[in-house]
Amino acid sequence: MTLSEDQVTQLLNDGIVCIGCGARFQSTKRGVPGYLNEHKLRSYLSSLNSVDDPINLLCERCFKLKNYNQIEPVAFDSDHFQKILTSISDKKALVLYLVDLFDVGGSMINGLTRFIGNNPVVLVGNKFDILPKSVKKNKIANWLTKEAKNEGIKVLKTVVLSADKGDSGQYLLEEISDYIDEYEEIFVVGVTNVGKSTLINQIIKQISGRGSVITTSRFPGTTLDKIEIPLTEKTRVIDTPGIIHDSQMAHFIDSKDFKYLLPNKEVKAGTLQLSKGQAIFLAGLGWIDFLNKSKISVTAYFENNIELHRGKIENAEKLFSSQAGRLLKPTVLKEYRELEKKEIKLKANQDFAIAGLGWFTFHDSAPICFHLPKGLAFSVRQAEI
Ligand SMILES: Nc1nc2c(ncn2[C@@H]2O[C@H](COP(=O)(O)OP(=O)(O)OP(=O)(O)O)[C@@H](O)[C@H]2O)c(=O)[nH]1
Ligand SMILES: [Mg+2]
Repeated sequence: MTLSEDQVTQLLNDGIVCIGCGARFQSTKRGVPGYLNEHKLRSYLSSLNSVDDPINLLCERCFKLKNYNQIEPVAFDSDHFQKILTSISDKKALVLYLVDLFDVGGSMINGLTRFIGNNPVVLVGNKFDILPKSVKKNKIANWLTKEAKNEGIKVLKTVVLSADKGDSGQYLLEEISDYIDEYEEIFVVGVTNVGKSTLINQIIKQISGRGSVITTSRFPGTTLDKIEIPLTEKTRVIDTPGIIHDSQMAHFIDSKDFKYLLPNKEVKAGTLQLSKGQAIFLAGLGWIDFLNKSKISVTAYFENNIELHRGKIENAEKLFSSQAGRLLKPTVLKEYRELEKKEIKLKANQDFAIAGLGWFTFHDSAPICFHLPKGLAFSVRQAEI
């Protein structure tokens, strides 16, 4: 049995959503979330056996992202995103708060409790696979718990994992098994690109065997609305749109260069000995003058294809203005190429971290002057590794 024309119309009026991004389907406007040509939408729905069948259909944007890795820009409704998140504060829910271990400073949410109220938080440090293999999970978990505490967030527990590895769904469910039955809703929250949907896909795979149900991508802002996944008879896991942090590096470069910001394997940390008067270029994304008077050593953690070019402080400005986008690639979008400079002092065993790009660990104290796009966030913290 297939559905009648009237049943299809009824489903459309009730509102059905794209399984990939959570947006409500519509056929009136491309460039608005949930677009799918009316003919395709109706013919899919009419092929269902019952109005209660699950709807495994993708909007045009998700289809292109999944099959061609191509992004179609849509109008984001930040107010809508904020409403979804603030609604958590009125509920009794468990919150899985994901942060990116490769960008902890850039992926922590300012004033998280504004969104989630007093609900309990399990902190999930994702993308552990990017950190050097020698790093211990326990050590990172303790460090991350402290960082969260510095931000005023008390956590029930901290879990460290790699969402895109096959066993992460099972691992997470085991880690939170004591809490699952207490809650009807488990919300997964975090800024864009921390891997929320990747993790939920692994949970779906664990419970149903189905792979890659929700759309994931390296473009920030992939999930556009809530996506509810039944976990047990009583409990649902809910994916949410990421909070957009426009102070992360992704907002200053062309989308074709996002691969430089999202390592897909272990970063090869490099230790540099720097004598007086040296500058280090972070490809064409900015540079740092090291103002030390005697030799110092720093370790750099960046995506393996970001070239760290060594130069002299006195030539740096000229080199950047003549070579950004040529010898120094990738670079920042033209409108951000007027870099802002700022002097700070680092102590030994501190990191200088650039939001969404990577960090330097200082083994000796040193003053630096960095030249980075205006509005890009940075942080100084106790060394992560
Ligand atoms: N190396 C690595 N990459 C990961 C991991 N988890 C997710 N990613 C990558 O991170 C990017 C973002 O993943 P998503 O799951 O779409 O992130 P999201 O938090 O749902 O993003 P929004 O929907 O935009 O809020 C994708 O390119 C993923 O492949 C991980 O454990 N390790
Ligand atoms: Mg997502």
